[in-house]
Amino acid sequence: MALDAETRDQLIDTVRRFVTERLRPLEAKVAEDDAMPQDVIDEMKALGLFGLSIPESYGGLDLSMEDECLVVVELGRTSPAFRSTFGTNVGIGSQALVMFGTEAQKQKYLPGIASGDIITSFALTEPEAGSDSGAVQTRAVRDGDHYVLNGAKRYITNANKADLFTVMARTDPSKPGGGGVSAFLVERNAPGLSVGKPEKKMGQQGAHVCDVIFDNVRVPVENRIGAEGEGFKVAMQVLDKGRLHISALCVGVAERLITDCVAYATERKQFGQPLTGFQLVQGMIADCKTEALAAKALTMETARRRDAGQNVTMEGAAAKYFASEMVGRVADKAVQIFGGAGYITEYGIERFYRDVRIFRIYEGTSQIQQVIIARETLKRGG
Ligand code: COS
Repeated sequence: MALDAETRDQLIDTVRRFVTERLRPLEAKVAEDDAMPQDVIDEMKALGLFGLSIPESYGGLDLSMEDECLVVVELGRTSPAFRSTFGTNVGIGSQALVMFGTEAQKQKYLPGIASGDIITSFALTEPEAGSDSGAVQTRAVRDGDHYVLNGAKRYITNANKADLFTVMARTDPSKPGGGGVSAFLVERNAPGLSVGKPEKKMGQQGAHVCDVIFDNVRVPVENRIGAEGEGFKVAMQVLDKGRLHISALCVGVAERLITDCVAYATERKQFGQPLTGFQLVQGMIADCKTEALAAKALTMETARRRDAGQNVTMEGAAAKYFASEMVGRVADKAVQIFGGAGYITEYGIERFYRDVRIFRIYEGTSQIQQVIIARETLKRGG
């Protein structure tokens, strides 16, 4: 649902103040501790951030994709680890349920997801199924009114906090690729489900990814999302939305870095004048700004088209591809503009440089986005 302009402006203003006053001062500490303070999580709950995309009838804010992107751009103006805290609830962890769940499933889980009392995770990736996500080997075997799940998932965001997993598992081994895969809601406390230790990562400390192991986990049939064998398509449609969300996040981070660069280049003097006086520095700032504007335009236009009911698989892939590559270039230039300080931890720029690297990898690598864009363009004949 699209908010009226006044409510939308109020929400964006509230999120902007939360980012500026509460989150930015905590960036270094969260990175150092590799942990999110509980009071921050509680404030995120109170602001409704866990339920941005959940329908109002289940307690969420029910934002349109356009409004969600605008809010996420604001949230991008701080360490992306903060957004990750509720990102799975808003995106890949909840959307299979929102889009394809039964009424009973929605009533059972969505209010808790919207409030943040239930944390969700999306369990698709496996050791042998990364970009080739149709190669899922986790098995789900029907046994009466249950399925029995066995297998392992890898790099699952928020798995260590999750109460509920959307799990893609193979119900029909005779069908190759995605055709034999089904989607399930699996509760964390199901006997046989265990979560590995958080991985040590290159960036985004404070956000965690872990393995999830299924050892004869019994899942009631009523927890299957969609028809048997439709799980791969469910996952792809979840990712279609998730990729737009990530594009908006990339735009927000780029905007933050540009603001930091302008502030630093105004303050810092060399050869008797501020760095902003040098045209080569201006050129870097101009390139960053141009690319951020282009990524934002593409992201917002695609979000509006999605809100209008159009299929935006290709455009969403293009937005994710361009925005994630763009913020990588912006972060690189930010280090360059900051010079030696860009390499020093205290200034925070090197942290963003590491944080943004994953945007080109998760929810589909740049190369997967290229595959999707090329396939569709070839199909359309241009
Ligand atoms: N929406 C709806 N249906 C989709 C779809 C989408 N976005 N993408 C694919 N499908 C459907 C296809 O139409 C096809 O249906 P039919 O069998 O009825 O024809 C089916 O799903 C299989 O699609 P396809 O043949 O394109 O599958 P591929 O195995 O070739 O893989 C890619 C397609 C590469 C695009 C997919 O595996 C992918 O996105 N991989 C990256 C996964 C990813 O993002 N991983 C990150 C982990 S989650 S953080």
